[in-house]
Amino acid sequence: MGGANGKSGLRVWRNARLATMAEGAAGLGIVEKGAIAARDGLIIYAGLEAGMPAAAGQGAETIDCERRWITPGLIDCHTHLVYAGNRANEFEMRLAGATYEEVARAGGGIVSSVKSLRAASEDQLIAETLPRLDALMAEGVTTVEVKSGYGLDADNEKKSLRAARRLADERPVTIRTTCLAAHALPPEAKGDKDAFIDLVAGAILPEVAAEKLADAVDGFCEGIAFSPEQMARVFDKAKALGLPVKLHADQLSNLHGAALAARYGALSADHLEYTDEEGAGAMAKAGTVATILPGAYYFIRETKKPPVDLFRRHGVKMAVATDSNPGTSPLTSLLLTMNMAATLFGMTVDECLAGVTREAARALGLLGQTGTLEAGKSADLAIWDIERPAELVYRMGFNPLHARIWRGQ
Ligand code: DI6
Ligand code: FE
Repeated sequence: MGGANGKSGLRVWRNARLATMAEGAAGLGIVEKGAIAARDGLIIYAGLEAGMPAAAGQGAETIDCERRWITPGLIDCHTHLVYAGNRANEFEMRLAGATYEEVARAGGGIVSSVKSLRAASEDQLIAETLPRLDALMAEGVTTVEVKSGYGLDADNEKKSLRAARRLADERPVTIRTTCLAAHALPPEAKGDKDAFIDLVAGAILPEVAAEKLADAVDGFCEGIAFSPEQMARVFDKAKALGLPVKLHADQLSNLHGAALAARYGALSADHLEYTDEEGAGAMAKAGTVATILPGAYYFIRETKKPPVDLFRRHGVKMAVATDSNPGTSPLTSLLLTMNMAATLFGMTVDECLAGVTREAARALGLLGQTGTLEAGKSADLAIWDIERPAELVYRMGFNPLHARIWRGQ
C-alpha cells in the first residue's frame, strides 16, 4: 500500500467494514458499508461510505478494501520490550519445579536481566528489541508502551528509555515510554529497599524527567519488590515532576496496590489477579484502567484469575496487553493475548478488542489521539482478511493482517 499520497496528503479507504470502537457506540461500533478518509495522517471521516462528504474524497488516493474489516491499529499498553539476552534457562529451572519467587530469591529473575542490560550498549539494546517490535507490528500494532526497569540506576534506566524512544526512529510506530525504576532491588543496594527508593525518588526520576525520557512512572508493588508505602514515595515524586503514574499491582498477593494506584489517580493498575472489591471500587471512582495481562498468568501458571466480573460490575474499563518481558511473559503477539484473555478469564470478544484499542489508548492517556476510528484521531488502522471480528480473538497462531497504516501511511 505504498506509493505517493493523493493531493494534500488525502487518502480514502473505501468498500470496508469498520469496527470503529467508538465510545458509546453499541458493541464494536460496526459500520457495514464503511469508508475512512485521512488528511495529513489524521482521520477526517470514518463512517458510512454513502455518508462521506464529497470534499473528503476529492483528489484523494483511494484504496478499495474489498469488504475487508478495518479496526483501529492495535495498542500494546504494557511491555518491557527493551532487554538484553533472555531467560530460557530459568524457564527450564521452573519446568524442573522451581517457582518464580524461588528463582527470584536465588538471584535469578529480574536481577539477571539487569546484569545483561547493564552490559549492553544502547545500540545493542535497540538491535535486540527490534525483532520483538517487528513481531508486534506484524499483527497490526501501531502504538507500544515500553518500560525501563532492568537498569535500576540512573545511567542504565536512562539508557533503556533512550533506546525505547529511538525505536520510533527505526520503525513507523508510536512509542510511549515508562520509567519503572522501582521494579526490583539491584545487587548494589544490598537489601536496603528504603535506600533504593530514596535513590529512585531523589536521583533517577528527576534525571529521567529532566531529559524528558519518560511519559509515565510505574512500579512493582509486591512482597518480592516494593511495599505500598515505598511506592507512595515514588508516586509523590512522580506527581511533583508532573508525570502520570501506573502500577504493577496485586499480581502475586493482595497488598492493596489497586487502591493505592487509584488514590494517586493512576492511568492504570496492571495484573490485578489478587485485587479485591474495595480495589475495584476505588479504581472505578478514579477512572483507573485495569490492564489485564494473561501472558504472565499463563506463563507462571498462576491459578488466581483477575476479578473480571468485579471490574464489570464496578464499571472499571479493561485493557489487555502482552506484558512482553523475558521472565514472566516472553510474548510478542497481541492476537494470542486476546485469545488468552477470552479463554483463561472469560473476557468477551468485544471486551478483548476494546482492550487492545480504545481501552489501551485510555490506559496510556492517549484516547484523544488514537484507539478508535473517529475524525480528529491519528489514522492508525489495521486492515484484516477476516469475515467477522471474532476471528481476531478466536484463532491461535494465525495472522490475518492485510495491511497496517500508521499516521495515514
Ligand atoms: N511483573 C512481572 O510480571 C514482570 N515485572 C513485574 O513487575 C516480570 C519481569 C521479569 O521477570 O523480568
Ligand atoms: Fe509488567
